[in-house]
Amino acid sequence: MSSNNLITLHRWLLSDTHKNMENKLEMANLFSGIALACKITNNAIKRAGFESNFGLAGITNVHSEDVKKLDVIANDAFKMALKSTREVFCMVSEEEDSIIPVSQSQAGNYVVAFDPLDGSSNLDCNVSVGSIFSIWSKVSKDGHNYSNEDVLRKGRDMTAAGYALYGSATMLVLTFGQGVYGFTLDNHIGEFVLTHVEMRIRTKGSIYSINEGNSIYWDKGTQEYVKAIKSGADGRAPYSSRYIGSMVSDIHRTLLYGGIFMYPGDTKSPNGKLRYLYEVAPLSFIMEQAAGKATNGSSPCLDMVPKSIHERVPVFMGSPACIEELLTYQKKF
Ligand code: AFP
Ligand code: FBP
Repeated sequence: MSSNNLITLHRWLLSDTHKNMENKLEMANLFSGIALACKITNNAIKRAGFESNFGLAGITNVHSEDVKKLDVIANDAFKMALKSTREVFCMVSEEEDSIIPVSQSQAGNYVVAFDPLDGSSNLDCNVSVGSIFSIWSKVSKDGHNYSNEDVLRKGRDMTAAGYALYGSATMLVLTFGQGVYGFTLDNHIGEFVLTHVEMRIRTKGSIYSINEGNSIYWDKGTQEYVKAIKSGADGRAPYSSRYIGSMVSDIHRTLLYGGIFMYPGDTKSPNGKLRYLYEVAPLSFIMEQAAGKATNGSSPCLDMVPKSIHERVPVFMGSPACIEELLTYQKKF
């Protein structure tokens, strides 16, 4: 990229790229909060070894998972940065049991669900992790009082979604429902800079990504599909296997290289592991906007409405041809 073509996230948000974007100024402000939270989180991860911030915080979260010190730092960063924008009505975090209120003096019009640090069990060995977020307009007309109606939302009604990937480079990838754009953090100037314009997934791919340690528990459709793609059935070359165990990293690779990511329901975990509001729904929105597909095995993930804020759902997402083939196996078995 030449230096005379440097487009920062903030300038891009205020540009004419999204002629139809509603409430452009509110969104630009909200995203300045998200970018700030991602920069704080990025910095905390990169400095964790020097500041004794690897390891456990000594508590468990709503999912009975051990909370890491960096989970707490990232969660606090997101809450603080989002509230400070004064655009947020209420929030849901992977790390907190209940809806997070915003005081009346700071409250705005948007509901944000986020996983502040996804893949945190990989942190202590320096594997890439991420943050994920989804944004809806609030529903309640009732002044400051939020209700479940504001947060138990259909994915397809989202205003915007995205993720940050803290990898060999730190990126922010987002959509407002008008394509997918990627920004890379330039550490020298502390800005996210546009590097990936209108990201699109390949129609077909040859990489599959799933925790094969769960294969004895999978349903027959998933077992037979994985058997076919890795054994070179139907004259194709066998697919390569890649599984990081950090959803943002696995999805980012799938977006860029093509293929399929799967976290099915199984006999051990009937709804799989991944949570709808802040993992499956936002990444499905990104995937569809990049011309990919995301399904729970029978219908598009974006058409689901969760019944509780931490609801888990099975998910298969990636290149459209891969998802279509997977669905034929799901129907057959
Ligand atoms: P952690 O944040 O506890 O590491 O969980 C991350 C995650 O929810 C998601 O990012 C991965 O896709 C998934 O777990 C990997 O989990 P398995 O160990 O069950 O494959
Ligand atoms: P690249 O540098 O070409 O990605 O190769 C990496 C590597 O040599 C190892 O890091 C990794 O363990 C291995 O390839 C994975 O390769 P495979 O495709 O055989 O699973």
